[in-house]
Amino acid sequence: MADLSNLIRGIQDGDMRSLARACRLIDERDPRAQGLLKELFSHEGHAYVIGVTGTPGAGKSTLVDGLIREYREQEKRVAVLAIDPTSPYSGGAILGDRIRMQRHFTDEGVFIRSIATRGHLGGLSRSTGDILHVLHAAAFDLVILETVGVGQDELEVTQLADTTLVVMAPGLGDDIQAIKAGILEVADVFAVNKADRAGADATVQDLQQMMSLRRVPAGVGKMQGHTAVSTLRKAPEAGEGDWVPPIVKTVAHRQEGLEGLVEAFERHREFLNTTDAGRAIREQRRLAELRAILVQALVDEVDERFSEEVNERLRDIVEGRADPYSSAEALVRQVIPPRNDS
Ligand SMILES: Nc1nc2c(ncn2[C@@H]2O[C@H](COP(=O)(O)OP(=O)(O)OP(=O)(O)O)[C@@H](O)[C@H]2O)c(=O)[nH]1
Ligand SMILES: [Mg+2]
Repeated sequence: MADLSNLIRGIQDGDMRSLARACRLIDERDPRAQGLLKELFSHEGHAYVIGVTGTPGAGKSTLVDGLIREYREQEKRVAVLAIDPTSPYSGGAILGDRIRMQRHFTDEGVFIRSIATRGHLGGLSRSTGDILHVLHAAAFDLVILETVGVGQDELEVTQLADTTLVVMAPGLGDDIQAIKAGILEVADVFAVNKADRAGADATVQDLQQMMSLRRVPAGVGKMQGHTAVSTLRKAPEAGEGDWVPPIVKTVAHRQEGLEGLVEAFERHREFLNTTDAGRAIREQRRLAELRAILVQALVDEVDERFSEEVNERLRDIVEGRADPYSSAEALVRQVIPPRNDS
């Protein structure tokens, strides 16, 4: 298809309109998206992916803005995907972020896009993953995934990142919330932002203490609780050579501490690329991705080819004649014939 090869060429040239078009195809789950992604794979480069999450109002967007500046100074090409809980065009906070990032909008080396979580129902990490592959093919040096909020969806997104930055700010309330939401487990690097405020050192100490109580080594938390990796081998015991997440103090709106952050990212990247523990983490993530794609493909196939059966069973469930467990089991048997040897 000539149209598709034009689009691919545009993506590889880093043409912003081609990138936007590809993202749209993926967002809308256009049937052509699959073909595009397959094609792109053979052209794929690898952008270093940084996930940014943390407690609301901690200064994530301000830090991302500062990171863009820091990396642009090194002439790196940067893409930012903002994972947005509502629509990309509403919400005061989002509007604020957009205004803050506006000066980058005219910069040819920066691509910014928000992905709405509304309507994705758990498919968020899937479509984000697809868009990441487009950005890899467009040869960005760096992709920043900024999540808004700390829900399950957002945690899943961090699993797509090479390095996950968790942003905290002084204040005990924040810390307790963070533990609840499990974001400590996904952290590869911590920023204690708003270090210009009282209590920053106490937050650093709290974090250090919590880390010493961690049950699993860094990076492994990302894989837990994710349905797609439920059969993964048990998390290895923390041991020598494991990554210990560094804690970096920052004052984002004054661009302070950003160099330290970039250096921490570099060290983590090095860890992933050169150590056995790092390689194991990368392998587990590729497995999680494969399984997520597989699950989606199976569900799509069932929806397409067995919609009648699904509807019939649904009616039985709604009318109280059947339970969803037996119904799902029966559907699986129908879709995938039982093995001969059993
Ligand atoms: N004092 C101080 N204020 C900061 C710092 N960094 C950011 N802020 C301010 O904190 C507020 C929140 O910053 P954002 O960057 O929007 O925080 P966020 O984590 O993206 O917020 P949400 O996306 O709403 O969760 C803004 O008013 C910033 O100007 C800092 O280092 N020190
Ligand atoms: Mg924000």
